[in-house]
Amino acid sequence: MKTPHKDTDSSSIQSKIENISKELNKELGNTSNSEAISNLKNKYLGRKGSIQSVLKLLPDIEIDDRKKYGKVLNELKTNAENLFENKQKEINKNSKNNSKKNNADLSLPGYPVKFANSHPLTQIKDKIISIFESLGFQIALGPEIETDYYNFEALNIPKDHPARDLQDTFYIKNEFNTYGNNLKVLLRTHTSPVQVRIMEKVKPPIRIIVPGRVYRNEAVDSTHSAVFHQIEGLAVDANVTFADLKATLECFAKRFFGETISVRFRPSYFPFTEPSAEMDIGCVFCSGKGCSICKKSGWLEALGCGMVNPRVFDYVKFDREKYTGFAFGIGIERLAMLKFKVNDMRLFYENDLRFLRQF
Ligand code: 2U9
Repeated sequence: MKTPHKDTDSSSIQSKIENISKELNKELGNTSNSEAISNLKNKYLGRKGSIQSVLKLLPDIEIDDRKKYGKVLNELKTNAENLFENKQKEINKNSKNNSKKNNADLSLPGYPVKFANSHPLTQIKDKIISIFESLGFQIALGPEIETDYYNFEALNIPKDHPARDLQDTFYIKNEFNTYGNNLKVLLRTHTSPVQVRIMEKVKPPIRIIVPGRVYRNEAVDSTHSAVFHQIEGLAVDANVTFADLKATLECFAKRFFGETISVRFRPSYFPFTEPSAEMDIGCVFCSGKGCSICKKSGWLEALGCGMVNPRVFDYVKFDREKYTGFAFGIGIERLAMLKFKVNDMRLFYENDLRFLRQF
């Protein structure tokens, strides 16, 4: 029987094993690279490592303890090997992730963010509205289904006028009011009935613009559509003159097309205005030099306008001696075509993203 030695008694071996286990866990926890792991592995599992040095003491300890600590030390060894292996795996994984991160070329442009934008016709409508709002006009809206009275009669559009024809207007059949009278209901052909309705309710001074959808029974082509959009304007007060009309619309044209745009007013005819005019702008395609689009004239028709016909004032019971007014009508599609140099109105309705993304 071997004499128990100070280094090889049971409690000493036990505390050595506990210390190794404690230190190993602590040191491994503080390790973050492969080189440090390799050094640590050597320190604990190497030929001269701490586990090996305790294993070497085994032959000197009592037989009963030898078996017990042999088993414990082998478990410690296996456990240490597993800990090193797991730690190495963890380090490999982290370094892979880091190298992925570090390899990113930060100078590369990011993925483009596709912002939705408003439809080109909406952009044009908004721009027109904001210009007239800055000139003191307020927005007014009204129904798209109208009566013959508001759409034609009160606007001095005579019974035999071609606009009233079935060929040009969408009528809605057999609409009766509560008294059984046939109302002659139709889809409005312009936004003008809204101005009539406003004048019935509001006394001058009036300065309004009326954006909205209008309907005409006509064949669709590159410059016509059965459904399109207008913005009409109306200014009524004492002493409103044709000079006010010209100044307002010239100011609008310069803000909309740019300060260098030229404008001219040509005499025209509308039943609801007298005198009536059309405003042309210098051709945006050839800068007024003359091209196929402006038919060599150097001018393009932009909008219609005129002084409110006193007969319209009679319908809404405004004193025709006291008040005068000017009015104008803008086709939104037409202005969008001029502004964006688009040669076919139908493109605005097809919702082809290749077209829409250009605006
Ligand atoms: C009232 C009195 C007068 C509105 C006007 C025009 C001239 C005009 C066209 C432009 C292109 C229609 O969309 S378009 O085809 N409009 O030329 N509109 S004056 O005059 C009014 C409106 C309401 C009570």
